[in-house]
Amino acid sequence: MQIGIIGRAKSGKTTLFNALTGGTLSTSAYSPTAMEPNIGVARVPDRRQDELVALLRPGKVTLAEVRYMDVAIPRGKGRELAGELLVHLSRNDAFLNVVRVFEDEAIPHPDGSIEPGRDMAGMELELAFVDLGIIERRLARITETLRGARAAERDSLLREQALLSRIGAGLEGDLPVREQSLTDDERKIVESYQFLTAKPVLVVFNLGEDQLDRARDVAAEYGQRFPRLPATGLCAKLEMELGQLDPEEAVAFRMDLGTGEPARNIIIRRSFALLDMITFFTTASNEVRAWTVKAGITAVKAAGKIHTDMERGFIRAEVIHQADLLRCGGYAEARRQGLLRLEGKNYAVQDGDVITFLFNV
Ligand SMILES: Nc1nc2c(ncn2[C@@H]2O[C@H](COP(=O)(O)OP(=O)(O)OP(=O)(O)O)[C@@H](O)[C@H]2O)c(=O)[nH]1
Ligand SMILES: [Mg+2]
Repeated sequence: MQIGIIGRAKSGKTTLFNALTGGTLSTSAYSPTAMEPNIGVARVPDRRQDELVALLRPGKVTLAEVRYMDVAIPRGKGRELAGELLVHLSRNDAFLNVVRVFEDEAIPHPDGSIEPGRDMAGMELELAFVDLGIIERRLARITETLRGARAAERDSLLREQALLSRIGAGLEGDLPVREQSLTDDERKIVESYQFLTAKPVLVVFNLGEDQLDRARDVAAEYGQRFPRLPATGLCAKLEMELGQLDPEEAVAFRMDLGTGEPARNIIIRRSFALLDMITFFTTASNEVRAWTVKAGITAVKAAGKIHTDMERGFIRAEVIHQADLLRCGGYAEARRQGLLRLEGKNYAVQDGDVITFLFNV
């Protein structure tokens, strides 16, 4: 699972990437950044896991992870998403769109002024433009193939043609693929095209340090103007700098700032939520560990995420929801109350389950 960080040139993408992944890539006001994308990993903070750790006091704690990709988007007046960049972008499952709000004369905006609304809408248009290009090329191919097609092929080509035309019309009317109503079958066909507007987007307002007290207002203002785009705000530069302090110093700094949960954590959590994944926990071997899986996964497949032997030799899963385990104050009481359930291969794992797999190899 990977999330791409996009946004206009010099909006603070690499700064945010560093803040999220603890990276130390150089950021700059002028020089163009490298074209090769940067990949980094962030650990996903989870209150439920913290509570399990407090209860069970394991020797080891392993958090879920999410990967981020930072790309350089060239300075231009639009239509910057092209060529090799598109190959990189299509590898992501979701996007963060960094929108500049911070003011700094030393860092010129590609359009010459700071207008968050323009940049928010502009990036949506850019993504839609890429998808329209994909559709146009595919439709041209279909028309060509149809000329010499046998009857058996014709049917599916005509259906694909109708579907793509409909999606294209939706895009022209400002409806990203993610918001178009498609049947499950249509969605499957569409998946193979890797449409950029099919992927969820979280807008991240990059505020100046002096604007931080307005973070909520900014998000609310643009939330009203763009009700379909989820948004949140932070000062990427400050978050990056706090991330580079030693943890105790950082805590003291945050106390001074008076903010609650670190903005970095909020963004990691919210971007993770874009991915339609769920988390289950294991507590065996003195380790509390979070595992990330697709919603709807079966117990036997979830076991396979841990080890292929566990999937092959799967016998049963012993399952309890995190909240129940916590309420009981531990396994002994949970067992006494009959809250530890034995589930079979096809049990659909639920978000927040704590699972012990029984297997035999
Ligand atoms: N004043 C101020 N400067 C910031 C803030 N966030 C980022 N910057 C500066 O803006 C410049 C560009 O930041 P980057 O993170 O390199 O931006 P980018 O979007 O990765 O830029 P490209 O990859 O070249 O498109 C750097 O000089 C940053 O220090 C901020 O909140 N306030
Ligand atoms: Mg950059």
